[in-house]
Amino acid sequence: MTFSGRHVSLPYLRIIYSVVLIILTAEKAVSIRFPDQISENVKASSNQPLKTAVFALGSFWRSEAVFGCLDGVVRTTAGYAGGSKANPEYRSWGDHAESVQIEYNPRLITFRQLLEVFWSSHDSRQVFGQGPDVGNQYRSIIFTNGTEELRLAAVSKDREQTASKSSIVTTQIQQLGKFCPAEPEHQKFELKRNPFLLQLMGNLPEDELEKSTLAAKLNGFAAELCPPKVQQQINARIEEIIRKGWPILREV
Ligand code: MHO
Repeated sequence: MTFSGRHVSLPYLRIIYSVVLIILTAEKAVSIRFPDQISENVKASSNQPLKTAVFALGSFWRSEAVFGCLDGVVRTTAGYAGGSKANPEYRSWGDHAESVQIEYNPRLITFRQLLEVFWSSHDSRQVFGQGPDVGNQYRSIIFTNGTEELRLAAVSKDREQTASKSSIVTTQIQQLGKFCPAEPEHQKFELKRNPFLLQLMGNLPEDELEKSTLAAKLNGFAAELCPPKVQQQINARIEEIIRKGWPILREV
């Protein structure tokens, strides 16, 4: 066989073919898998160690979306906390409250700022529920880890109580105990209601979706709970991708 006027032997051609095949397969693998998790982990470890905060402020679908969009929030998880039941489940939560666990980079966002978002994202004066949701699992709780967080939580609660005059702020402040992650169908719930967004980020497998910073952000976006400017930015980015038909959404 000749190739560009030269004679190329069959075994040699086979080798070339295999090499091309390997390269194409690798290319394909890269274009299908979306390793946003890898870069996030590298980012997290090369910066400051992450901190964890847990809050209860009503339905955990919404709570996860409230915090997911904030800069500095690396990961969010919906779950159960504040009670003693060993293996809480959605229909059997025992004495737990629906909660969100937030992993954040303390250089980019502080516990104090998370507290502000906590107070402004629900009505801490509601008794035995939040909004349309009635029940003890929707109670308001700040979970604290250490004396400084306890102090910040108490100061912020005093401020809220002073501001709300006649009604009682029902928020409890509790030492953080065990946080039990909720079932997969409750993670990134708002995002999962939007198959188009899931597709746009490459239909990540469940375990990657749960850990993904991008998914946490888009979960907030899907619930329209990001700050207006961020909602607009994400919208513009999505429209650009739709126009071009490419690439996949890896970060916003
Ligand atoms: N209002 C919600 C509450 C869900 S929650 C995660 C509902 O549709 O039932 O408890």
